[in-house]
Amino acid sequence: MTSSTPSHTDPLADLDTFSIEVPSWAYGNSGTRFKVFTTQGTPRDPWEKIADAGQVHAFTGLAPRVSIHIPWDAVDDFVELASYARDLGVSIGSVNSNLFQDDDYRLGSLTNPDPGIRAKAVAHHRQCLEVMRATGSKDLKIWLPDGTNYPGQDSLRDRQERLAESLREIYDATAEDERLLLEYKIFEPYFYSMDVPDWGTSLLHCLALGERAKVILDTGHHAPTTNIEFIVMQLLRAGRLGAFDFNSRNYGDDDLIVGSADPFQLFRIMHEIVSQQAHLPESGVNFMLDQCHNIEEKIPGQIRSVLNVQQATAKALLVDREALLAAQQAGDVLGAHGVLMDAYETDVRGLLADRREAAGLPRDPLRAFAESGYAARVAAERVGGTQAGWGA
Ligand code: PSV
Ligand code: MN
Ligand code: MN
Repeated sequence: MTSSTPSHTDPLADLDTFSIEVPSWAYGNSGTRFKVFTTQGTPRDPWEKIADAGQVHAFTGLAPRVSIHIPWDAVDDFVELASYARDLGVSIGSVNSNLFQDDDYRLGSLTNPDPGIRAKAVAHHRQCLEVMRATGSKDLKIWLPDGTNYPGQDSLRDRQERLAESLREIYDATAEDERLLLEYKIFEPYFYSMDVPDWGTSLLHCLALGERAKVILDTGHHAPTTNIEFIVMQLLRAGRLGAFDFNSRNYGDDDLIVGSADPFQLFRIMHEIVSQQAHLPESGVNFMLDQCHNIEEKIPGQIRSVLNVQQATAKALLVDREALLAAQQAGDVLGAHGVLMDAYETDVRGLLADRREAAGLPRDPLRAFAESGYAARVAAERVGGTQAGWGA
């Protein structure tokens, strides 16, 4: 254990420094290719998205950072956006590039056969780095949508070489205190091959780039039955787990509320995290959400999400590690499993409500938000204008 002494008396003490980053796009309207259901009071611009994110932090104390997406969240003055966020009690977190909404990128962006298009995609990341410097963000987040749809369409090998070169240019443009976070995804928008389909590919590129290149694990980006907690353990072991994109999946990249489909999986992930002390801020793992709220209310959806992550973390902190180790070393299969299940089955809701109350936060953030009148106020104020969100 490297955590401070109070952890021994209060097993949940580490929660005091545990935080979760929320995505600006969670507050905008999104949907499927069939329908985007609009909601009243949806933010019309990045300022209003930040304001909504500020509410999540105000009612939970858990979400002090907001990820932004460029160009969705482009504003004339990013210094002002960061200062506006600070006034609302939050800061700008990771800056996400966008390589999936430009006609030029039909055959790829950082891997495109055309060097001119690759240069354009690299230049977009230089622009994102400028945004980071204006906002105080330290994480450049790249999800690469590149891939192919048909065998033979392009050389799989050449695409990796182009990617390595493009990433090198981007990495070399980062400063010593900035990180490049590379996300992987098994499929979509292409369906034969993706250029960064898995953690191994992301890790190989990160290892080649340098110390400040890290992998992002999006919980929705794997094949069904993948043991995600194993990947978490392995990336931590390699010192390359940079961030999470938390969400829940049932079928594809569903982006549902984290912990809703499989709270036990979330607990298992947090158990590996806590086992390697990676829940502590100095670990450098950025716990982010990547979710879209298609039919549910967005701010309450985010509140529920951060509470779910906190709850899973609390249960992971309750694992009796000495008993677990003893059972493991004794070869006590069911005993070891039982230690884990005891923690998972502990109802921590009261304990967490007590902690919130002690910190001057509402015991029940969802109810407090509902009673605050914020939703009705913004529904009345935010009329007209273009609604912001996925694809805006
Ligand atoms: C697309 O799959 C995606 O959901 C990725 O997970 C990114 O993190 C996110 O969009 C934002 O670009
Ligand atoms: Mn993601
Ligand atoms: Mn995704």
